[in-house]
Amino acid sequence: MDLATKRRLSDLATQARVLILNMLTKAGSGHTGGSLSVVELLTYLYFHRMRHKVEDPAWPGRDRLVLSKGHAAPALYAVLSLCGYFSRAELFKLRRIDGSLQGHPDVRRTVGLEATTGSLGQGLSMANGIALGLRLSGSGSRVYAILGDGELQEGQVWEAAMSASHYRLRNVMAFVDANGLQIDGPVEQVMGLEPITDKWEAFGWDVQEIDGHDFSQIDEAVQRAERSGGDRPNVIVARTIKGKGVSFIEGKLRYHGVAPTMDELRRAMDELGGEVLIEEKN
Ligand SMILES: Cc1ncc(C[n+]2csc(CCOP(=O)(O)OP(=O)(O)O)c2C)c(N)n1
Repeated sequence: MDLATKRRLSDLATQARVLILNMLTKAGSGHTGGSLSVVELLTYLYFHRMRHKVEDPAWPGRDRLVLSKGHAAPALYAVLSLCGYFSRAELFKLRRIDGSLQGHPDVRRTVGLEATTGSLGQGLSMANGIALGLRLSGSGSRVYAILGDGELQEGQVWEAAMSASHYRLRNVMAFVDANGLQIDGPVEQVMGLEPITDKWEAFGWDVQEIDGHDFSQIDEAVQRAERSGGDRPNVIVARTIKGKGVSFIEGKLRYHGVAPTMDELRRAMDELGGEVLIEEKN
């Protein structure tokens, strides 16, 4: 990836973080840590990898994304808004009954979404179904699924992992946002998953492990996966930092499901070089 592209993506990632923190503060609730950890993956996919058309969201040739860790919806909404799918004003109606952006992605209410998620463990199964349908219709579109590492404790993930390799779903690519924390504590303490890469490999996947905040590494891994021959589905285990980008949120369990206060928002904007875009918390 050339330097100019990397700079452009980094700038977009910062803009996404600014929007996420503002919208969460305005809503007064929501998932801060797991939204901030997934920003680079989403920014890369929507601005550099996926084929999609803002002016035609249902374009049949589009690639699909399933945010299986649906509680990170603010990150997806921020990126979709930066793409132009909806206005910034809509972002600040996050989690309101009269807004289109619910606390978890709802395909019936939000343009640009492919799946309703939030109940952890289900997204990879949905991605598989979409991918099988695309294959049947002769489409070359790809399906990307983003899962949390805590989410991998859900048994359904491994049923889906089995079926993707059984059906040789080359058009599915999974990402694990491996930030090491879940709702109640470190993943390894709650229910250890390591070695994660060996588990995916044992289920018949091609596995790569990268720094999930490094655009060059994301790009190389995705390209390698898409170029590689064979018939195994691909998973990229992206090592990330929960709360990435804001020093006092990074790695803090407390911010799993808590929004910043106005004061914290101001401090976060100082660090990111962003603006406070809201007047006051609801
Ligand atoms: C089936 C189900 N059980 C419980 C929850 C509540 N919940 C929301 S987020 C979360 C922790 C998820 O951890 P992880 O996948 O590691 O997400 P991240 O750390 O990236 O936010 C839990 C248990 C849920 N959304 N769905």
